[in-house]
Amino acid sequence: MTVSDPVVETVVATLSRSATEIRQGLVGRRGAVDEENPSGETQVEADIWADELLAERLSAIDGISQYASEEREAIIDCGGDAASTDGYTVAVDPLDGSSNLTSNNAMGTIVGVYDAPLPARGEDLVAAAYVLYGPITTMLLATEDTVSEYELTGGERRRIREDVTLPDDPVVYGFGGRVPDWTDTFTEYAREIETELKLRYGGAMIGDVNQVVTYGGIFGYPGLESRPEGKLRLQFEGSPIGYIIERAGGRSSNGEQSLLTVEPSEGIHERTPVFVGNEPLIDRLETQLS
Ligand code: AFP
Repeated sequence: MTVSDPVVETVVATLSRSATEIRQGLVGRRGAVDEENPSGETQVEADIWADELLAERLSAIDGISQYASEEREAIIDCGGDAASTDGYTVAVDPLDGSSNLTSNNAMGTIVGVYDAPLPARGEDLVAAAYVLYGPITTMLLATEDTVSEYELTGGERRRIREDVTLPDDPVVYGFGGRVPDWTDTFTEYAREIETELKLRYGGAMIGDVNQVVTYGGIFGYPGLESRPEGKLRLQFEGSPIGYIIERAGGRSSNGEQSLLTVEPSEGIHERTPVFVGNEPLIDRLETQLS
């Protein structure tokens, strides 16, 4: 059940252990702080606390040379034996969907392991995982070999599914952003999808993506009239989730191409439109937007 790459295995075991503590530590940390993350979004106490916990533990792993986080402006150079270009870089969204903490809805933690310093292309990922804090704490892990699902309890992980793939027949969809702010071409596509699939949108990417992994369908946060680059971050959300979905037999896109082939150009907090799901749905989207 362990991952063949020892550094990735240590990252995954550390994430499994930490996720159990993060879930327990959410109680009492729901308040907003008067700080903003590098993307200009208000932080809650749990954002900062989860980031500090993961930074301390992941930075200490031999073979990890950089720790980057959606909650931090700068990358942490983990030093150690590996120079910043020799070891892996972990890119973390410590608490994705933290605004759901106030309403007690699903949230997640996302970790991408890049074999390159950031900003990097998604093709440089060697593994990616997300933890879903739902009724049960689960983790979906994609490596170069396979996609596996685990239940996390007591700091340990128990595999419940292996060789996870998206169901062929899509059932659900979820699109972010305000509908009046969608572009006309995306609105046209969304109107078609609305007649075919069931709406599942919960405000935390991980909860919505896990619906797509479980039932088949599409999740997207499109480029908007007011913000053509969209909301989600390429390094911390788009590429890791795109890697997982593509390893599970689906597709990812920024509306034009796979998220994994996007050449980063605006630093580690660069935003991108994000679409992930069954290949035919993504193909249709790219045709519609072209
Ligand atoms: P927060 O972490 O600020 O709650 O944002 C969550 C998120 O980055 C992603 O998880 C969701 O898919 C998306 O934003 C929800 O955005 P909207 O609130 O605009 O729907």
